[in-house]
Amino acid sequence: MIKPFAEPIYVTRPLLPPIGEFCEELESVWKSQWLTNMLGPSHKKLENKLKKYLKVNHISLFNNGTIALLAACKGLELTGEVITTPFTFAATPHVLHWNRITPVFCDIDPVSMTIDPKKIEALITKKTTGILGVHVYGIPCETGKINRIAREHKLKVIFDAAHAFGTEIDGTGIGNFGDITMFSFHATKLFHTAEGGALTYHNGDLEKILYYLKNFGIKNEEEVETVGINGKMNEIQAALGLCVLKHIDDEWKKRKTIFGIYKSLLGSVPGITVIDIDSMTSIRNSYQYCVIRINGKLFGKSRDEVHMKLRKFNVFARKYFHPLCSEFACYRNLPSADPEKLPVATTVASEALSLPFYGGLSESDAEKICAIILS
Ligand code: T4K
Repeated sequence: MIKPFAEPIYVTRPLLPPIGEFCEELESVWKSQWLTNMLGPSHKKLENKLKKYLKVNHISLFNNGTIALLAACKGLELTGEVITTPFTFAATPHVLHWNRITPVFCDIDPVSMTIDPKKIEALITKKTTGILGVHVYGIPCETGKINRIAREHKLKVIFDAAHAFGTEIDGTGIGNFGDITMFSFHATKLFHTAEGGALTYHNGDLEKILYYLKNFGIKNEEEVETVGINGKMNEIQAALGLCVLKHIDDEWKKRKTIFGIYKSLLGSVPGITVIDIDSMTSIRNSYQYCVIRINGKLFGKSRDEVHMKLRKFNVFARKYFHPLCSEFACYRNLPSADPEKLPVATTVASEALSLPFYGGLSESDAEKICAIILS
């Protein structure tokens, strides 16, 4: 008889460095007396360290990933319609809507679960100005094909890499593809600043544009250049990020071990597919999520039944990303939201389950979670 966990087991827990290390970082913030407005030492230091870690030439830090994505759309002057995936977090289509852009939902690839490049061109109209792909669970979109379509149709490309911190393709940092890439540094992410985010890009002209966009458009004390917003990362966030970054490789290794346990205990069970990014050649895994797909007919229990069963044992796995964004009340009336046009995404959303996955999860707890799923 398996007993429920005494304490709840969540889908994730934030990487928390020793509090003493954070206090040390805060001391330099206190000394500088700069708490925000990108003028303090921690902001600059974090920017430089992240540039190296992510292997990118340009980075702009933000107070969260959503505002960063909002600014990316504005910075690239996207209007009209943007083609995106319905299999993502609400923030992805929401930033389009906040920019008065209509999200056009495109079905996803059955294996990578990212936007299907084969289905993009049929959705392009005179109003289309961009493609917003999501490297969902840290699985890279087909960047080459997407960029080719964009070039042919003169569209801009944004990649939402909220789940892909540290992901690389053939040794190239994931932030180097498309016109702009967004990272989220939310507490639930591998690397975090409690709340936070960043944009990476290769066109140096964007530096000034994004700076204005995240700082009210202020040029100097007398002039406001553009309609900006407050998207600045503050010094406390940056100080936390500096501490977290020191522990990121250790967290990554622990997650790799936990992934190995899930893979070995669930990987060959009929009806369960463990999403294994490591098996995709040339990709460095971010280990942001550990996701399984459950084929109810083959496994004997549906994803929803497994989800509910885990809850009875005090385990809070999550159905990322069900329902699809195209099913939300605010989008379901769009022509592209018709479920008949999104058959793959509809199936995947009914099968995917994100299992508890973080460095602090013990190996025996991961084994017990597998035993519950299989019982
Ligand atoms: N694009 C994509 C593809 C995204 O996935 C996201 C965010 C964004 C854009 C937007 O980026 P940000 O603006 O957030 O930077 C969570 C996160 O809040 C959200 O950031 C993330 N995606 C999404 C996939 O997951 P919820 O609603 O699942 O969060 P919540 O509060 O239920 O947290 C999940 C579990 O994590 C909790 O059950 C326990 C644990 N937890 C959470 C927090 C906040 C902790 O242990 N400590 C904590 O402080 O959305």
